[in-house]
Amino acid sequence: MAEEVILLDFWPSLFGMRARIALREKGVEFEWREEDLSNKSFQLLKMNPLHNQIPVLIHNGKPVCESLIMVQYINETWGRDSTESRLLPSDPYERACARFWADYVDKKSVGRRVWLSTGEAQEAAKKDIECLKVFEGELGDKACFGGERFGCVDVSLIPFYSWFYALETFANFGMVEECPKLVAWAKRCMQRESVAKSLPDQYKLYEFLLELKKKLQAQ
Ligand code: GS8
Repeated sequence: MAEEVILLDFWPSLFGMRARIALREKGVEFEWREEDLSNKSFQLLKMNPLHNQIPVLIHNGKPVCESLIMVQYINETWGRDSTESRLLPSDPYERACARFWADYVDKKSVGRRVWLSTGEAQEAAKKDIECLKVFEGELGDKACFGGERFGCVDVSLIPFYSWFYALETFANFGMVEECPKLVAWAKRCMQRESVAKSLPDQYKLYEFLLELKKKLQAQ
């Protein structure tokens, strides 16, 4: 039986990008359904009744919610026998470390306060960006977060690259000066088709955030 894979998504979503990248890493064909978050579809409300949020992966009619759980599900469901496309290490300790860092990316939600705030609040929020230096330290001289191979931590953090220009502009933060290794890593990741196809243009995203900020401030 042919598989049905649908992704309920919204183009600027960092969380949606994770799912897109993981599916493309595994070579899974999927139908991409763009949601209007101000007028959510019946399907979204039904498939994610607790949070009503995108992304939702619908695999043969069954929903999987929460982007990090989705990445793990995708990893366990497709290409299990291929070492090449494995997104989590086989060693339990290394796997625990990868999960820790992916979770840390989530908990930090870098940048959100920066683009939404202004003045003093924005100055305070800039400390959020400082945590990028923690990632810079963890990456060190490795090619990817897990070592040589692109994996779950890379999938969790790389969507954030599409926000780099916006953060640099909103917060006057020089990514290359402050986090050169992270920028070099991001450029390496962008050479992967799965990533390049899944991340929106940085300038388009900046325009989107600018408009959204205006709307939110007018409320
Ligand atoms: C977060 C999803 C989320 O915030 C995950 O999948 O990892 N922890 C979840 N989705 C947002 C869009 S992206 O900013 C969303 O759907 N917002 C609409 C709403 O909350 O009404």
